[in-house]
Amino acid sequence: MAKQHTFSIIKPDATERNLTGAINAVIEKAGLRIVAQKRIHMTRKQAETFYAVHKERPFFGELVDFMVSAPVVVQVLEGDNAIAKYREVMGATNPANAAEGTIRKLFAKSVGENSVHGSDAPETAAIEIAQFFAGNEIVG
Ligand code: FUP
Repeated sequence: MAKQHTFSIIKPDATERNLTGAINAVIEKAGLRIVAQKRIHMTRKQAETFYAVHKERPFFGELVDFMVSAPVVVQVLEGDNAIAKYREVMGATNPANAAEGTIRKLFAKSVGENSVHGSDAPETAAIEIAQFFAGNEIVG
């Protein structure tokens, strides 16, 4: 399988607890390469755009409030089958259901404050990467 890119966010609950390096270590150990990375404080507009697909869901307001509550680290990860591989490394959305050794099992606080985001398909990965990175910021 050809090299693929996926988009990742280390979320506010993780950056607040100083877990960026610990999460990056799990990512790298899984064979994914961090080919772009920056720490930003998302604006409300950015968070609403990013999660627009969830705007009718009851948790949307809380989700946006959470994503703008502290800095996040946005990343592009590269690897064979990177999208599916990172979903596996992240673990289930709700950490109570996440497998041993996954980022969410290791670090997430709850279904809302679940430490990381990863794209779910090639189309969404491309859209999400383009929201935060210019092509020349991705260096493989
Ligand atoms: P995932 O792809 O695993 O990040 O999960 P979803 O796309 O289903 O959800 C996106 C985000 O919405 C989650 F990371 C947290 C939030 N969420 C809740 O707060 N409550 C829910 O019941 C489901 C999702």
